[in-house]
Amino acid sequence: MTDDTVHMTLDGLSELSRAVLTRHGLGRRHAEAVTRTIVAGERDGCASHGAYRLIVCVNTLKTGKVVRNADPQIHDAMPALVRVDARGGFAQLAFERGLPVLTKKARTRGIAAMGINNCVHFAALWPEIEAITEQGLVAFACTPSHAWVAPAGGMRPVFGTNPIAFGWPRPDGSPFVFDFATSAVARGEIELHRRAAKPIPEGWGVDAGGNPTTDAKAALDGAMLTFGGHKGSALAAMVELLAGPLIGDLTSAESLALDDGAGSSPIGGEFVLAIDPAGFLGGETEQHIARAETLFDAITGQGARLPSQRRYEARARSLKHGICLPRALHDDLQGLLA
Ligand code: NDP
Ligand code: PYC
Repeated sequence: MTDDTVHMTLDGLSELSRAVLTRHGLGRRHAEAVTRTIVAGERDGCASHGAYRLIVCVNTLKTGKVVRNADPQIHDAMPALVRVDARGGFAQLAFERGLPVLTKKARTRGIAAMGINNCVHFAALWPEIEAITEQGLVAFACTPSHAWVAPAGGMRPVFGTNPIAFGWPRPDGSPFVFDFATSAVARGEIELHRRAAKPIPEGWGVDAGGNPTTDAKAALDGAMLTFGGHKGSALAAMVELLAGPLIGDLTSAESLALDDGAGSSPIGGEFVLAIDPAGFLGGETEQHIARAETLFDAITGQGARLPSQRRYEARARSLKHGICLPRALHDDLQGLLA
């Protein structure tokens, strides 16, 4: 801890999160589910989707765009599909309700997909991916957001920051998981730079006139850029399609239009896939999963790291020592209790 930070236990942060969310009218079951995600983010060193998200959630609650006591409904759509209508609530509870149906279908059918509709999404996807890989299944998830990101070759926002996340279960360790925005960086990261009055690297965004900028606010007011040029742009479009029209839900442009300047978190759908390796591999599952370990060894064996390795190390530290919040954030969160 330094003068600029405040030490907290994970239990202390959970308590603070529940208190802030219920103080601002979020129903108890949602407050619990949202708290689990936010505390996991801070625990794993994901500052843009950790405790800072409490401020974002409270702003969303204040806009009235999220249903505070929504009761998600499961629709058992087809043998290998499940739909969950979040009924305007935060996505976490809808995911938790749909998860057992999804994984059961994946086991009996080999593969299953879940469409979560009509949810408000502010979160990282890896907690959901881990909930699927924990059950020995391969996982994929994506969700659009608000139209903040210009397509490669354009200057006007069309796409959301549209994260894609993938998980692969490993026999003796933490799963292989990656989870990133298809924009150069999550919008939350630029918001944190704005809060800390720090410049952003070139390549994250352009100002309202389409000029490259290192000013966080100018990029937030202008357009964010995709990662990897046309490649990130195509992946962002894929996310719009899979978690938008395919499941009958909003694109990022439609989400932003529905927000109508209120400043809520994105509203719309999420697409989740679960695959049982035993479906393809039967009795040979173990031997082929072992071949995946050879691949991971070839990566780490040359000094490269696996995605999520930093996160797992942060998790181990936080479980032992707790976390340190920037003092300004801690004070802002205490202010939300007032
Ligand atoms: P990053 O660009 O930081 O990339 C994150 C992923 O890349 C992590 O899996 C990370 O692992 C891995 N990674 C980073 N550096 C390396 C490296 N050197 N070698 C190997 N792997 C590496 O994240 P983003 O800013 O793009 O996204 C952050 C979060 O924001 C995500 O969790 C995403 O879900 C969330 N988000 C949510 C949105 C929503 O609408 N709900 C919208 C946009 C983003 P590690 O964590 O171990 O560093
Ligand atoms: O950081 O881009 C982001 C984001 C959007 C919705 C939730 N997080």
